[in-house]
Amino acid sequence: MRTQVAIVGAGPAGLLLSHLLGADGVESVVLETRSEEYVLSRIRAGVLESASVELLSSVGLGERIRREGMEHRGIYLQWPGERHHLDFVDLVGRSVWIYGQTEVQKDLVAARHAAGQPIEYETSDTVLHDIDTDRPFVTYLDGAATPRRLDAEIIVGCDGSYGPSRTTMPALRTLERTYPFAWLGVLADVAPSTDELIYAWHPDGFALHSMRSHHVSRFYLQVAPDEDIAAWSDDRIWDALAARLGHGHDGWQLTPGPITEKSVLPMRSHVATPMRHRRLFLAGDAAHIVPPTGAKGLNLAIADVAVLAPALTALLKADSSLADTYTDRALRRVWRCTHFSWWMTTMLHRHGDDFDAQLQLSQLRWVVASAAGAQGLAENYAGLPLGL
Ligand code: RFL
Ligand code: PHB
Repeated sequence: MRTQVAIVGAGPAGLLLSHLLGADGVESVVLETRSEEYVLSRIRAGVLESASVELLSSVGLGERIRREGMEHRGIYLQWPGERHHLDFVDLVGRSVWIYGQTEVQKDLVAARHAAGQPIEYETSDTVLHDIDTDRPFVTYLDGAATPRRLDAEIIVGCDGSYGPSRTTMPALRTLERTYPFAWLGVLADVAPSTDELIYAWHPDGFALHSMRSHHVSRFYLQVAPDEDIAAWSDDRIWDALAARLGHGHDGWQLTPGPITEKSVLPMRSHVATPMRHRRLFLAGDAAHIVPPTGAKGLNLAIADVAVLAPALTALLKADSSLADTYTDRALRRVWRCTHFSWWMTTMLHRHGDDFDAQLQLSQLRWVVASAAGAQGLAENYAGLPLGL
């Protein structure tokens, strides 16, 4: 098989890239190691910056987001006894959208089908070859375990943090940070008890009240990295959420409901560089991971491919100027989001001693009381323009 761009990984980065390239008349083949059913059902991020919604709209995927998504003006920041609303629209003129990554993934897959372009699912033993030449190729086993070879002018690794592309990149340097805690993520069939997301500092640990729709709520609790999920009964989860989110304070009530999914997510951060070697490129989680406290992972994957798609289209026409600067331009945003995610994480999660706790509370009070503090958070959360 031969194509212009071989894309490894059918997550948001890989699929959105295939649509942006398609809009420029560039042909691509997408390889995915998981089944379609698996890819369409995994639960991940929930917040889209308006710039991400605009980019998805540019490939025809904005209509369902605007119809079924929930536009939020801001978030609540709280600690015991106090809850404050930060209004991003007032502060920086931008809102965010709550529209689950599961739905983004469904829309991207449906659009690829509608364009009559297949996704090759359930591939295995993927190996990238001849990446030091202008004629790289990929070998893999297809879903029936038949050996295949895909020749391409360009290969893009969008295969997430465990895929093979990153390890194929020569002279790769990775900077990383592991955090001494994890999140217990919970999905519940119950209407949200809040109109906007609540980020809560609490002596027992951080809690987040998010949502997926008017009928489905998403929650996270800070837990130990080696937490045994079996120790968290539904009752224990609701008790911890009620305590950390302030049930009963000022009459606010947390409404419990049936829990449909729970899992423990590790918290880590890494940034790999370079993101390009000749005709091999990395995008999204294949190149960088952020802790989820800043809601940036999905948005960064989208921002990478916004920068990458025009660079690849130009490269295919023998203009390498945008490709030559891809790593530097993408990394500027990656490091801004890595810093914001680190800042939100260290400000909101219980760690260290009582001295650390007082520093966190002082920082939180400053963020909500000072226009500069509130604007700084709002600007980063709602998304900085490309280039900063
Ligand atoms: P993805 O979505 O991981 O997609 C990569 C795809 O590559 C496939 N793959 C391969 N395909 C072919 N051959 C191989 N050898 C392959 N190896 C892997 C994978 O099956 C997959 O389909 O990366 P992408 O596109 O870069 O998108 C990035 C986002 O998915 C990611 O940043 C966020 O979801 C991160 N993230 C979260 N971010 C948030 O902002 N808030 C969250 O609450 C949040 N929760 C999460 C998350 C990531 C998670 N993962 C990856 C463990 C929860 C989880 C469980
Ligand atoms: C989510 O809804 O999954 C979510 C929202 C905000 C975050 C992280 C995750 O910061």
